This record gives sequence, C-alpha cells and structure tokens, in this order.
Amino acid sequence: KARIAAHSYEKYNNWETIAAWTADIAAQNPDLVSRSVIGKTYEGRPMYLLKMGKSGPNKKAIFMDCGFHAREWISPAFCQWFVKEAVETYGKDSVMTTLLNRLDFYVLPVLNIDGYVYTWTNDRMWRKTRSKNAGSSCIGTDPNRNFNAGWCTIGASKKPCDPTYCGSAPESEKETKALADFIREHLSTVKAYLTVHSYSQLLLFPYSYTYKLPSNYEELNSIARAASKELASLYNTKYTYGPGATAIYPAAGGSDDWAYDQGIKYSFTFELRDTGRYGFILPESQIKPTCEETLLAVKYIANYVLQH
Ligand code: ING
Ligand code: ZN
Repeated sequence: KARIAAHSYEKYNNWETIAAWTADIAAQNPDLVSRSVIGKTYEGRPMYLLKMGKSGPNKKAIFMDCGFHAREWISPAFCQWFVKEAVETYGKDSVMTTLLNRLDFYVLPVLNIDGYVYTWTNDRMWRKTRSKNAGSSCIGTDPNRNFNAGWCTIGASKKPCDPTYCGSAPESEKETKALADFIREHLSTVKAYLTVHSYSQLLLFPYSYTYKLPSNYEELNSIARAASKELASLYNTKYTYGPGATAIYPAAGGSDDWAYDQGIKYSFTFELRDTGRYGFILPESQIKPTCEETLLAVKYIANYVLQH
C-alpha cells in the first residue's frame, strides 16, 4: 500500500492525510487532545472529532466544524491550523493557555468527508454530500440546507440535481445527523457553535432562515464587530458581519440557525478568504495568513464566551 502523503499546515491535505494527522496529533498530545468518532459518512468513512483542553471539572465547551462544503478547502485547513496552534502555544501564549485550561474545544476537521474526497479525485468544484437520491440520478444533498431550521422554506431547493438541495428530510444525511446528535447530547456544556466556510470574508450569525432578529442580536453584532476588528488587525482583511439573511442571502436549514434554536446563543458562520479573485481555489500561499487572522477572531469569540 502506498505511503500517506506528508501532512503540512501550509498545504491542502487530502482526507487520508488528515485522518492520519488526527491520530498523530492526539497520540502526541495525550494531556491536551483526544480523538473520538461521532459517526460514519454515507460512504462509510469514520467522522473524527478532536476534543482539546486540559481536563477539569464543569468545563464549558465550544464546538467548531470545518468542511461542510467539499470545495471550500481553506476551511479544513483552518481547523487543522487551530489544533496546531492550540498544542504549540499552550503554556506559552497566555490567552490560549487560559482558554484550554478553562474550556474544551470540540473540533470536527471535515464534516462532509465523502464530498471532500470527491473534490480531490473527480470534481474540484463539488459542494454537496455524495448520497444517492431516490428517483433521481443526481447525487448529494447540501449539508448546510439539511438542518431542522425552517427546513427548505427559503434559499434552498427541493430538486436533487441542484447544489442547494435540502435533502429528503431534515438530517437525512448521515453526516448532519451525526453532528446534530453529538450537539444534542452535549447541550449542557456547548456554549458556542462555530462553522467555517468560504468564501466572501463574512462573519454571519442567526438568522438565515428568517429576517427575524435573534433575541441577543445586539450582543452577537457587537461580538462579530470586535472579532472582525481583531481579524483585520493582522493583514487588514476586511470582513462584513451581520445576520445571514441580510449579510449574505436568506437560506434555511443551516447549522448555525439550528444550533442557535437549540439554545446555543453564540452561533457563528465564518466565510473565509477571499472575496472572489480565487474564490474556492484559494492558493496555498494564502493558507498561513488566512489561518493566522481567523485564529484571532476565534480566540476573541472563545474568550468572550469564557467570560460570559
Ligand atoms: N455559504 C453559506 C451557504 O451554506 C450560509 C451561507 C450560512 C447559509 C449560514 C445559511 C446559513 O450557502 C457558503 N459559501 O457555503
Ligand atoms: Zn459553504
């Protein structure tokens, strides 16, 4: 059997390299990182979840996922970067040390693994899952239209051939069901939900399925403003922020709206670089600056959640 390609934080890694990396990073940092499996994908791949933090009593947790949409390669690159920064700066950076001492981070490096593999092997611009649809020869469901949050009422398609197909029912996909089950089982500890997409340089919060504002709109808006300011402090990358419905477009069935309605009051969607010059095909030379700046925003949000 061929050797697995070497992992690099400044390159896009294929799934087998990321999977091997999840095992290695946990084995190399046993007091800070542990790996579990939250389910299997449609094609049978294990969905690895990393839990990061020093063990302690009554810890709040932050959940972050990457790789909902297969072609958004900068997203899994960020989750890997975040884990690396955590293990490398624990005990050195005072903010990261406090965050890991007092919070747990659950990091799902790739949600839509089957789709991600397909972008490496067949179609770089694939977005959806790879599940079969009854009565259609078209493949896949949009995982970010598949949650039970105004499901398929706006900005989503009921046609299996469309890129925003909402699926046959909420949580019809094994991947979205596994994520939703995990969050439901951890609602007493998970205080924030972060989901990482690309591209457009946006920091979105609920709602996307309705123009109604969330109950803590003022608080979410000021967190998003401050997090965007932190992000821009490094390379002057400009982010727009606001409720999804107005800041990008109305779209039902998103994971951030669903998590919010489950009671997770700090729920954000990142849309990373760029604004369209390279779009989904962001050059590898931009992985490091994109991840460095995004890390500042995530640390800001985590620190806010810790203090509130
Ligand atoms: N954008 C998101 C999408 O799923 C979004 C925007 C966020 C929609 C939150 C709904 C809820 O369309 C990308 N680029 O995937
Ligand atoms: Zn996306």
